[in-house]
Amino acid sequence: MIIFNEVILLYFSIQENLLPGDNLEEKFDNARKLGFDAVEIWGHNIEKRVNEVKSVKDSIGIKISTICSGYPGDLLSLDRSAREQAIKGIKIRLSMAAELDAVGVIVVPTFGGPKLPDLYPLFRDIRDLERKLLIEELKILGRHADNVGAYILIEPLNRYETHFVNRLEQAASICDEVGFEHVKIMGDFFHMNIEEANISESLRKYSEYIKHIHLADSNRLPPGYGHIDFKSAFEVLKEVGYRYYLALECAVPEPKFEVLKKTLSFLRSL
Ligand code: LER
Ligand code: MN
Repeated sequence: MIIFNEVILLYFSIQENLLPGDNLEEKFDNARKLGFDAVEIWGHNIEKRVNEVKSVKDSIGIKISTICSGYPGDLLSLDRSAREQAIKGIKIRLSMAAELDAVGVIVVPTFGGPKLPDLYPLFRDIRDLERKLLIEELKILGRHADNVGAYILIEPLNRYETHFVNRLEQAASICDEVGFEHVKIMGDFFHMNIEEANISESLRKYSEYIKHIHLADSNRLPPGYGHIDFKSAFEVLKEVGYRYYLALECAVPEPKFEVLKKTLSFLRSL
């Protein structure tokens, strides 16, 4: 019997705004020329752009990995209408992700500090109240995500960008409590470098939950410009059989096309 070693390929994506080009067609064409497998699009104004995105990605022959946020409102706002807007906006983007064959929609529970009142001693910590509220919202959203078949990708951010959900562990435990298949998490190397004790170990520990990754180095420049150990992290991703996308989300110095080309070849060399 001949046993072939399984070849695990990593799939790379790039946020649309990082691509050189004056319009969507030029940007998507550059992504393809550079050798990216997919593009991550922004969720702002997606209702107006979805048809164009669909026809350009089909004509160029590139995939859409994910829709990054861009919904109105805030899931943890004090204002009910802002929470309802966020729920509605995420539902719309989940349906569009499914239509575009994308993995799902990136959701940051809230940016910045708390917007809800401190209800001590009913809730010892404001985060306990926020967690309860978010779980109920994610149950509503999770049903829709399961129906359309696109993931809600909870993104933990570093402590300077949000006070709530900074580490993969916190996001994964929320998923467990929500209990819907399509409510999962993503890992952003820039945030993980600040908040996780060890990026590779966290990737291994939460591998079953991780359905998307954002790539940047420690200084939010392209991988290779800072001090993150991408080699060890990628070894883990291959070991656990990670088969979703890794999308570049970083500042790109000039000349952009050449820098992106070098970055992708560095990433593939790992
Ligand atoms: C913000 O720092 C970030 O990482 C984005 O992916 C949020 O959508
Ligand atoms: Mn990110």
